[in-house]
Amino acid sequence: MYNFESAKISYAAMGIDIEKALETLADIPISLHCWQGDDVLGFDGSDSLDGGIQTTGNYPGRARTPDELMADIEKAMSLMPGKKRLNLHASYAFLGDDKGKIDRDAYEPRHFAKWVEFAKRIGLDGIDFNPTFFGHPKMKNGLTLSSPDDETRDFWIRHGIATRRIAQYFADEMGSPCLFNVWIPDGLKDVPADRLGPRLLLKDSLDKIFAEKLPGVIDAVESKVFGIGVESYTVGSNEFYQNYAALNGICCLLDNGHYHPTEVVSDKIPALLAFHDKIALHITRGVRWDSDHVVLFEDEVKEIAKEIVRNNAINKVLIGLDYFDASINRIGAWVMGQHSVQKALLYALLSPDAQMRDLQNNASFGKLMFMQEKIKTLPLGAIWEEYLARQGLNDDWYSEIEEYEDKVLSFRK
Ligand code: RNT
Ligand code: ZN
Repeated sequence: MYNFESAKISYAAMGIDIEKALETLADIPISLHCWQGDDVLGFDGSDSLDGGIQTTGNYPGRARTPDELMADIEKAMSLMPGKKRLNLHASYAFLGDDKGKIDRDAYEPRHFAKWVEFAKRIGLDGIDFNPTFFGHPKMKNGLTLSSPDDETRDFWIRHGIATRRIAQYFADEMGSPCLFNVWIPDGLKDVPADRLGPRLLLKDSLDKIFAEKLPGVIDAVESKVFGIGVESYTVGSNEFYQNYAALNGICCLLDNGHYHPTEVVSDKIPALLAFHDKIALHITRGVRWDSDHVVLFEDEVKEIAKEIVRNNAINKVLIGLDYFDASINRIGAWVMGQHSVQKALLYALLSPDAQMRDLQNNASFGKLMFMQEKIKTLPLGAIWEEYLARQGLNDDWYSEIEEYEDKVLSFRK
């Protein structure tokens, strides 16, 4: 039970327009990553994860087939408020009779037609796409686009080019631009003898992948600080990609699990907004060595949401989720993370930003601190429940997860 009317009074007393916040929130697209449902394995042959990323746990009910994954995504999305997009990886191609005959460098739009059909059927806002540079035998010594081996590098360049065309296909079909995000696992476990060489090769590979003009595609590059087994050197580091993106007029994708522990993406967003028209996010939760725990309604996520909202950057920041937990019900994990981001955005939308900016500009820092603390205990829960109720949802969604587990997941042995 919640009391929306009394909550409204508390917010109105601070000059906050709840109706406007609810309306705005319902219109902010969040791109849901398909890979939470099957522990990032995909459909094109990989049976274990590599590239420095890992899922831990073996909770029963993993989606084993495309049909199962789609059913799970549909279930998860049915419990999520707001506008939704689907974020796919190339490894989720429907190869059909081409299985075993063609490789990742020859994937075509038709291998993704079923995804388009699915996205249209459940009324999604759009599809985003990622070439898959891991979980494949053509990675050589852990390297792809920065490999010194020409054949290896060329294969992955062709994969990038082919998948970018598929991104254009998604944009055309869905009538919405497709974010095409390049993340590669390339790096070294131990001290390199050459740090520049691989980066120059990566730069050249990216130039080739991004060369074709594709108007529906928003190109992005995602940096990382380290991965498991590649602790000493990451070719696609933050400085490398930020410069690449700036000089080539493309987008940086910031994954908040990919930085040193005291570095925060919330501070990087306004830094990049000073120069970029678009920024993409992978919202996740880093815990010690793992960059991919389920997103919760915690401080850094709130801070990220504030930077998007108060800088009028809702149309500039493309929000996606990226985490994978195999130790709990996977559908519950999806819903939890999406709700957490929506809650954080709501929290940010219900903040007297103009007033607080004035306090900062007038150096009224004591009062600013007072206001910031006051906001934390306003009755957000009541507004959140109202938001869910207006979309035919409620905050007791876990019973639906349990039911789905009973009726569907428990039969997957
Ligand atoms: C890995 C990156 C990357 C992947 C997905 C599966 O550290 O975050 O975004 O998680 O592409
Ligand atoms: Zn990521």
